[in-house]
Amino acid sequence: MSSSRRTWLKGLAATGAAALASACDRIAGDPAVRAGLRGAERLNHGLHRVLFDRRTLAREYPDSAISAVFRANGSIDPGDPLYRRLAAGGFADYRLVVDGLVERPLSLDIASLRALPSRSQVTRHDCVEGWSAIARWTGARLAPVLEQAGLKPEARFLVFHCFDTLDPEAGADGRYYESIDLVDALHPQTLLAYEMNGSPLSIAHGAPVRLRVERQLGYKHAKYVSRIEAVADFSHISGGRGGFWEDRGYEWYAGI
Ligand SMILES: Nc1nc2c(c(=O)[nH]1)N[C@H]1C(S)=C(S)[C@@H](COP(=O)(O)O)O[C@H]1N2
Ligand SMILES: [Mo]
Repeated sequence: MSSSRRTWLKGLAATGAAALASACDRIAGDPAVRAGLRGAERLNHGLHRVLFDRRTLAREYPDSAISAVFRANGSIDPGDPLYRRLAAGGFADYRLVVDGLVERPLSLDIASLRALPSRSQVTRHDCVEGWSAIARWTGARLAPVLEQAGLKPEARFLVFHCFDTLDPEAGADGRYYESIDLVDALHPQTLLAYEMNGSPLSIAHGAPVRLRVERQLGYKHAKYVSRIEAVADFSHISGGRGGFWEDRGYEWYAGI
């Protein structure tokens, strides 16, 4: 991060905090609110406002901005036997499983996914390795899928299990996975994408379904998704830090 950007962020944090404090004071001053508003509630309210900011949309671009070349990164042709078998069958036998802390576990084939409420958006993908690329992504919005499954109140995170083994040396822990919280899960631009630039996803870019979570860095966008598990906590999964790269030192929260 450049130092000017860092200074700018600091300034933003300071004005944000001041605006937040004065908004809290205004509301706390309202006699109807004052009665029950104790310290903890003020804190919750402040937190709520911070979280609310995370619901703003990532920038969207015109089609003319779509990159001529969009690099494929990490796994680009998984050799895992189950994945090979599904790919050989044109993903006809693919099912996206949604389970864990949900009232109604789902098993969705591609046709069912395509029948769900969808969205199409041109966004920029930013990889921590220092490259970016713009593409149009189309897919099922994650929020209605979760509504259909019915998240249990204890659910706080979604874990995306993938088909590909990125680190064969690591045994079962070499399988790619990621996790996001419910703020990102319910964000209107968060998609289970099945198309890129108007064509079905290629294997290199995550066929048949990959996550788009536009307010986060590239490694959060799980490709080759096999299962979405709703959990209260992810410390029991693989290395316990919520993702393949997180288990190897990357930040869990990769907001941009
Ligand atoms: N299943 C899986 N998802 C993954 C990866 C991976 O290796 N396996 N790499 C991540 C990283 S670091 C990036 S930048 C993007 C790359 O997406 P792309 O291949 O479509 O460019 O996918 C992310 N999701
Ligand atoms: Mo990345």
